[in-house]
Formats: sequence, structure tokens, C-alpha cells
Amino acid sequence: MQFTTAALLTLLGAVSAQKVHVVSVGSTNGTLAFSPDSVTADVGDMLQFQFRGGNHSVAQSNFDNPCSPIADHTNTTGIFSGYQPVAASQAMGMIPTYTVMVAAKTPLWFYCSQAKHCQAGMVMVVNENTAANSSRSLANFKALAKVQTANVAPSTAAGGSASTNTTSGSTSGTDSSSGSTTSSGSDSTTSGSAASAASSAVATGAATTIGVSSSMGLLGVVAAMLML
Ligand SMILES: [Cu+2]
Repeated sequence: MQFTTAALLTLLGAVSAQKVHVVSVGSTNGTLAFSPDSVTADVGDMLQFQFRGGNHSVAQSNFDNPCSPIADHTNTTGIFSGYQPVAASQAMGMIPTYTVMVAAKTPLWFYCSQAKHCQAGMVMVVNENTAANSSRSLANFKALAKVQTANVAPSTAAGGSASTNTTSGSTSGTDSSSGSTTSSGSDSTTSGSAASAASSAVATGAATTIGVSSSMGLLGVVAAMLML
């Protein structure tokens, strides 16, 4: 028991600076939105997308080409969660999650590639920086998304792969923490793919620090299931 506690404290201490920002994707009553749709994250922080209803995805675009994979317009591969049908997981008492690590302070633009969800406003930004460029706001991104004729999904297997880490944490209070997640890393510039759904995690709620080790690239990726 004492050994277990000491080991846990060591683990938590090692990652205490890393925050996890939880973003809900969709909802049980069909909302076409990311919530929150604007996140400020530091380098090394994690974004955990929790799929709450429907069948959505998280894909990366650039500002100028909403609803279209960033790889179609730049040399960046971008992230893509694939489609995450929540009902299939609910039967097991779990929800899908998709976690990426932020490795740059520059703005990151995301959209849902399902149907016309992007046009409907299912988009978000990480590290919006209107101080650097006032026109590159989330509001303008939404307006631009609204008039796109197509909503294009990235091809599924984007990015490279790296080592697999398994980490674990514990639950306390209303904070969330992960049970065990399997992560697949990524290559250099903003890439990675969610390979497989992995095992359990516990609890819901606010962003917190959890024991996610990372020898990942610019945007490392973790695919996991979260218990309801
Ligand atoms: Cu969607």
C-alpha cells in the first residue's frame, strides 16, 4: 500500500505541469458543436475529445480552408479521429475519446467531417490569436465554414506511428483521470492517427492533470474509451 502510494505520487509529480483540456463532441440531444469551441492550451498540454452523442469526428484544417483536410493545402498531415459512433460504445457503458498533445502555440483549427456538420458550425480553435491577426477569429472561421460547398474527410490513416505507451492514473473527486490508455505517437509535424480504441478510463468532467507520458511528436494521439 505504501509502495503504491509512493509510486503514484512520483507519477503525478512527473506530469503535474501538463494539463488536459476536455472538449465534448456533440451531445446526447444532437448538438452539432464542440464544447468549448475555443481552448487555450500550452505546449505539452493534451486535448481530450469526448464523444457524447451521434457520430462525429475531429479533423484538422487550416484557417483558410475550413471543412477540408489541412493536408490538402499544406505540408502538414493533420489529425483525424475517424468517425466515432457513440451508440456502439454506450452499449458497453463507455464513450469514445480521442486525445492529442499540443506541441505548438500557433492556432489549430478543427472541424467535424460528418455530413454538413462543419458548415453548421461544428468547428473549433485552439489558441486563437486575434492579436497577431484580427481577421483570424473563430467567428470568421465559422462564417467561412458556412459557405463551403463540400465537407471533406481526411483519408483515415494519416501520419506515422511511434512507440506505444501505456499509462495509468487514479480517480479522485470530480476530476477526471484515466485508467489505462494506449497511445500511438506521431511523426514530426502535426500528425498521427487514432489507431484503435483501447481500454477503460474512469470518470468525467473537468480538465485535470493525469498521468499521460509522452514521447510524442507535435501532436501525439491517444485513442481510448471512457467509461460513462
Ligand atoms: Cu459532427
